[in-house]
Amino acid sequence: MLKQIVTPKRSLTEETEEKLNEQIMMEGLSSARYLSMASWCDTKGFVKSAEFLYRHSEEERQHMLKLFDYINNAGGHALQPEITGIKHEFSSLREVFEEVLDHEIEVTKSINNIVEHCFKIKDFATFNFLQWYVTEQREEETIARRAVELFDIIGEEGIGLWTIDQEIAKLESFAAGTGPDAE
Ligand code: OFO
Repeated sequence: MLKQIVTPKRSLTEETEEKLNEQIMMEGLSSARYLSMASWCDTKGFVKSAEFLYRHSEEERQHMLKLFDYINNAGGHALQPEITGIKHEFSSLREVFEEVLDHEIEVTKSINNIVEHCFKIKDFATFNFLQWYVTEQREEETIARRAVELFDIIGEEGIGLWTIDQEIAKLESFAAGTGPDAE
């Protein structure tokens, strides 16, 4: 006869679990969007931007997996999100990075909402876990903003777009020096 497994008690509330699963969706969406953008850049010859976005897509997947790990270890159930409606075509390289910035701002809002919720209900373990994302978002928003600024600073005429593409690659080292895992 099969033994009935009784779910042990846990401090993670259902509401918090739901919010963390929504964040999984956000991170999965980031990963999918950046992968699509990377592919578009690749087809248009923006090689450095493509590499940058492929790497960021992978990073976003890692952010998503970090949430899977946290939810399941806290006694919840992390859910693979349904991700649809990914855009494949862009009118320009500038549009790509403007969309990255808009998206990162949305992700920051989403993280802030969960952090506020955790503080209110005194779930300090999840609050603490989310601080990594708070720092990460500050870094990613800064990088995305820098990328958009390049279009105004350098200009898109002549070899401008080629130069912008080269400069995008350098934003990575900027990221490496400022992220939450930086020394
Ligand atoms: Fe997951 O760091 Fe941005 O979106």
